[in-house]
Amino acid sequence: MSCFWHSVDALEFTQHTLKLPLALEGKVYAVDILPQPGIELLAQIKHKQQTRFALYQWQSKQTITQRGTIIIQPEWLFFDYGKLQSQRIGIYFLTKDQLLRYNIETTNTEKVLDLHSIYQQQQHSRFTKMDFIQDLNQDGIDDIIIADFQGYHLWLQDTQGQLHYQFIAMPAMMRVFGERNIPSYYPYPLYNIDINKDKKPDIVFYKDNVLWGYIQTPKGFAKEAITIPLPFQLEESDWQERIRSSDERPDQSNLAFSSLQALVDLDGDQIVDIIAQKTTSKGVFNKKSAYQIYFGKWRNQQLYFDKTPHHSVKSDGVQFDLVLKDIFNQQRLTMINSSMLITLRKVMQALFTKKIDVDIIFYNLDKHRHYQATIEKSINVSFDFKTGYSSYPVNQLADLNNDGKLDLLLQEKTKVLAIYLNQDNKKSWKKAKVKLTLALPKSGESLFIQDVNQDTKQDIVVYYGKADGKKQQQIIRLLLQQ
Ligand SMILES: [Ca+2]
Ligand SMILES: [Ca+2]
Ligand SMILES: [Ca+2]
Ligand SMILES: [Ca+2]
Repeated sequence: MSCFWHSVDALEFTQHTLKLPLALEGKVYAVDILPQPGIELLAQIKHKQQTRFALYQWQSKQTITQRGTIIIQPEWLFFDYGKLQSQRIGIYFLTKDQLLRYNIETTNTEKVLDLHSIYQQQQHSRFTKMDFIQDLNQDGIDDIIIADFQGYHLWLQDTQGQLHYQFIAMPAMMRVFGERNIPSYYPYPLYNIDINKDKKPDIVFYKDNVLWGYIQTPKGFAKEAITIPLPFQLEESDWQERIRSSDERPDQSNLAFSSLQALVDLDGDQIVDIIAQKTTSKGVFNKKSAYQIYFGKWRNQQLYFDKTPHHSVKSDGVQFDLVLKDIFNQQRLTMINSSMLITLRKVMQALFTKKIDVDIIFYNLDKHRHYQATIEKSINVSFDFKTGYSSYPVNQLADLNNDGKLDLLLQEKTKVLAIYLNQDNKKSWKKAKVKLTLALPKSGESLFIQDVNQDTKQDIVVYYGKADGKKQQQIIRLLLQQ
């Protein structure tokens, strides 16, 4: 492991390079699975078509070495980690009919429970994490949730480590495609939010223009749902989703619809709110969309919504995922919207420069509960027409100096990462930039923030993918904050 120093304003980092035995395939995960100090790193690699996790462990505050390898078995479909019947975080694997606990000492697995699920096979050439261990009732204890064709299986864990089974009926959406009637199943997205204002999160689905709420009780979740009809029309999933999930190619020449984007308390009044995305498209170059904000209201002990949105936020071009974050730690969510304006001129330009601009706009709630655009950043997204690789620069929000407010990490050049510190209460970042020089990954998601050596200071972990080349793919960079 090599090391050199970075000094940036108040933040100081030492950079360490970790060499993997083989090229990284997929992601790097940080999990605290060993009792020794420091967070362990799991790096997915492939040896002769066999997926493995290389496990890295801290030796001291500054050095990290490979501790072992987990060989992924063909019957393991997904993995997750959490605390089940143990004080320590464990690694768990899902097969088509069992949940298995991995014993890191013996490298054996043991059965936790038998189950049925919608997942019957390993995905071709991909092995990924699935969030089947979650704290569903937010009592600080991990629970288990697994989607099936007819609904969700839940196991709520009590303080003794006992698992209490419950089934929530919500049959998966089914669509049949093409001449050959190929079926596709989509479990309805589950929203773990408080819908009856008792500060306890419930299980909520959105289906057929109705919110179905399974209220949390002292014994789990209610067997029957309360229903809250919405007085406006909303699709369950968005346009991109439909393109991705169907072989029908909807005609883009004249299209208008609204879809559910978020079901969450936006303004901190403990009442669930809705963000809908309204898209109108008259061809690829004339696409408009707006986020419509509906604040939930409370009357006769029940949630309801007005027919018309409180206000709308316009956004032109092609939208990427909407991100919602409580940036200022004030129980008010900021909307972060990335969009790409596609004009014929821009496409022609992109053919030559292989780059296109993406605007990142931050919208904060003002005192009238209106989302106002506050900060706008433009980042350059490049793509390679030959290989089809596109690269999306690093743009992430994370609290780097532990003051409870999120700072902004933004890629400026191929090798420059700027850090904007969130330091004042005027709802903006400190203009003074902090810069780090290092080889940045082509995919901006291949970087995360975590206190890996557990010295209470947040560190930066960077890894690389195929688009970065074989040499980089064998490297993990750790930027340890001093
Ligand atoms: Ca729980
Ligand atoms: Ca509740
Ligand atoms: Ca609210
Ligand atoms: Ca640290």
